[in-house]
Amino acid sequence: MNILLVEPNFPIPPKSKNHHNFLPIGLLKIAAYHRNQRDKVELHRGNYPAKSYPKEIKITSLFTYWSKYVWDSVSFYRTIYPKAKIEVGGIYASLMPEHAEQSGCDDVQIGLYRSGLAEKCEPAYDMVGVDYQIVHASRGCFRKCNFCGTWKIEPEVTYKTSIKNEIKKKQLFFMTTT
Ligand code: B12
Repeated sequence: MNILLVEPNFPIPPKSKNHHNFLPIGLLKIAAYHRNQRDKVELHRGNYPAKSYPKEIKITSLFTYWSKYVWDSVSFYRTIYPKAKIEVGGIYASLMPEHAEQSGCDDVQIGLYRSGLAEKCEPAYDMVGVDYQIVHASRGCFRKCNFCGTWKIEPEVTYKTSIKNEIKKKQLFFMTTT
């Protein structure tokens, strides 16, 4: 099956220290999961036509105030691939699923991909060619601060006892609850 993974055209500031070279890490895990299923996977950072007609298009999302870029991707790919199934997932989709449903996509997925199965795959770093890696050492937060999205996105609090076997590169980036 041909699967197209899309990171919308987010307005990542080109000179921002924090945002330089950020990765769509969720999509890299989903890519690895589908490669293991022998699917053909293509990753797009921004909106442009695929090499071959995709059966499924999976669009990631980040900050809720960047929802417009997710909607733009849905409408771009809906127009050029009307027969493809378009799914939206990731952070905005998990925090505001009803809003995301109105983007014109076919499905909104909340939380981790395939009940966490993609988490077990080593992210497909070859699709982006970087010399560092990102590790989620924990998920969720035991606090329930109403201004924070983390406990809503990741309702289950989980910690890894060790990440030793996951370390493959010299530079590591940890994602915490912020
Ligand atoms: C890392 C991070 C950052 C990084 C940048 C993130 C990036 N990728 O570029 C930095 C440090 C720069 C940052 C900055 C900020 N951040 Co921040 N950040 C995070 C954090 C810790 C992780 C976000 C992330 O990238 N996750 C990677 C995800 C997408 O990958 P994954 O989980 O492995 O993906 C799985 C699922 O999501 C799903 N999935 C993903 N995509 C798809 C697609 C489909 C189709 C499907 C089916 C499934 C699916 O499957 C994947 C595999 O299982 C979250 C908190 C959290 N715990 O999530 C806050 C969070 C996103 N940040 C938040 C905030 C508020 C900010 C700031 C505004 C803070 C500030 N005051 O400055 C700034 C904004 C910067 C800006 N320019 O606008 C809020 C956002 C709330 C909101 N309303 O959107 C969060 C939720 C934290 C919180 N306390 O509430 N942040």
